[in-house]
Amino acid sequence: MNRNPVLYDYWRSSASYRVRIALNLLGLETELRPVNLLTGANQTEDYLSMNPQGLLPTLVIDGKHLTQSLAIIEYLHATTKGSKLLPEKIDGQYQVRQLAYAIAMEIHPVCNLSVAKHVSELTGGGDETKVNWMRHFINKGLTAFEGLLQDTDGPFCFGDQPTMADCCLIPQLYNADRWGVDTTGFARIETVRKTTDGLEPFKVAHPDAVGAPPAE
Ligand SMILES: N[C@@H](CCC(=O)N[C@@H](CS)C(=O)NCC(=O)O)C(=O)O
Repeated sequence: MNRNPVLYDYWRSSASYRVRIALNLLGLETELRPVNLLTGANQTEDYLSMNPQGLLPTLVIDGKHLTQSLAIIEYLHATTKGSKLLPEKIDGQYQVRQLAYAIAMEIHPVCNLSVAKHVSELTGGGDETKVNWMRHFINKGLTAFEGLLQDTDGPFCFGDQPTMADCCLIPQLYNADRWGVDTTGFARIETVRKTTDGLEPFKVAHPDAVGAPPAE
């Protein structure tokens, strides 16, 4: 069956980056259609008709429009033969979901650029406030994540296969680097970074490999 996946994404959107990694890990060749967040292309009538939240990404696959990156990854896992994005056993599934949620539901929402921008506007603190805000919450979240990784083994977040947890961690690390957060003290996190650095599904999904949309 040709599933015809089309991903509406943005090169630096970490939620989009998660789904790009997952699609690559599953070997699902996907057309990327950039939606430029800087020009508000996510707020057009056309885009909102697919994704009423006006957020990226949206995946069109199997004739459906899917939104919310973790729900998309779970859908891909459940519908793709041989997927290892979640472990087989419920205890492993629990741990992978716990790790993925720690990033997607705790770090990501407070570090959304629109949130940091609003805080800097409210406080009149400018760019310095924005940078401090990002650094504070990313560092706090990754410190907790490193603590959670003490309960798992392996070169990846969970065992010796990449899972949904790695799909979340690697984009979060890209953001940490972008905002100047020092992650060198997080030994397990750095092991996962090194393990995934050399892997094609992660390399091809990287924002630099995708590139900025032409209008920027
Ligand atoms: N929980 C959502 C988060 C999506 C999200 O916040 N996407 C950001 C880019 S990473 C976005 O589209 N922001 C646009 C905006 O805030 O207007 C998911 O996991 O898909």
